[in-house]
Amino acid sequence: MQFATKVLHAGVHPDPETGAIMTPIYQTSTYVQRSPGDHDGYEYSRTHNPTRTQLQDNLAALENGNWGLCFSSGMGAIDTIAKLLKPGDEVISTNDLYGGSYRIFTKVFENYGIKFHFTDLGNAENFAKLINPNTKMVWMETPTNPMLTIIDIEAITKVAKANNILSVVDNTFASPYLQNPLDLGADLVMHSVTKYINGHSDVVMGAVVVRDELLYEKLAFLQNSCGAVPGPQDCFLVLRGIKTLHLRMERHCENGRKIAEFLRSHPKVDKVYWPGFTDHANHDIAKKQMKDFGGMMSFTLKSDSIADAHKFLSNTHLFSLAESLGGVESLCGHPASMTHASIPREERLKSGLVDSLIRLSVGIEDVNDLIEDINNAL
Ligand code: P1T
Repeated sequence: MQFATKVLHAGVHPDPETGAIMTPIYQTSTYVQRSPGDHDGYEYSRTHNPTRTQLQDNLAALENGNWGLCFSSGMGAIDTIAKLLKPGDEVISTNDLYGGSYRIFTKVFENYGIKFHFTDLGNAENFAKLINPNTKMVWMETPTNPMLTIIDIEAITKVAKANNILSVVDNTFASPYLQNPLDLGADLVMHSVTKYINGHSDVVMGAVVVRDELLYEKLAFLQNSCGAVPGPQDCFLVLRGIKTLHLRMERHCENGRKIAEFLRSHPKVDKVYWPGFTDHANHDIAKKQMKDFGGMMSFTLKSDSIADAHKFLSNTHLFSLAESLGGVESLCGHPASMTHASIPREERLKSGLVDSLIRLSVGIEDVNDLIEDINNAL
């Protein structure tokens, strides 16, 4: 089944009672049993809920996996993945990643005896250099948030497999439309569903998809034991949003390209970080592992002034200054003080995340209006 068909049909089926074509919102905490243990697979909604099941099955299909699991946020998904580790285990992570991921690793899991090494995984050779017998997981984000660095998933997972290291890809920036990390050798793919997958800025949710049954069982055990599950209303909204994922992504990519090119041609703009440029450091890898280059980008101004960056961010009208990304409406943000404020400045600077960096999440509006908005603000 092709992607455009899967978003509509994979894992979802008409309601057997009524024929309702839309997945019903099973707003229930519990399920009546005929006699103890005699039921249709549903006992309690932390463990299973039919609306969530259909969403999980749909997401598994979109990522070419066998099992999907949904969580109450992207951070809930990351928290659950990290709980696969034990004290003494070590993780090698990209040093350019969502600030919340860095925060949970360094401020939460380091307290439980897990060690994190941060390096530029945009250069795959940096990975092998840090491997030791305690290395149990490699954490990739590609494209990265917010520098749009591209990590060669195939190169990293090959080395990870040879060393018995679990490989995880946070696929939030790409969405399953642009990239399927499991096909490139990753063991786990995770998403902040809050972003492109839901796409309408009205739900916070996370997801993990895997192929391996044992890994699924471990994650399902943690999902049920720790309890960070989404409610059925949110699952319904995401199922609704997913039906147009391919169409939205096409427009995000089309608008993204035009805006990246416009920014690059503007006399006040200095660097533009977008993997679609042929001179982007890992453009060839992006071309190989992604279908297109997406609508996320970051840029700096020639003045390199934080005040000028703030002025830009306060003067756009169609681009709203807000955390988050991947929704139908365009957003702009200031990573240093917003989404990445929890990463120490000296760490941020190592990946090029300067204080004046501006991040754009290009929406699906008319691109000429968006360009005019940026031009006026500049
Ligand atoms: O916000 P939540 O659904 O919990 O997802 C966390 C998360 C995980 N991974 C990546 C790559 C992310 O970008 C995020 C959340 N990011 C933002 C809120 C942001 O504006 O960058």
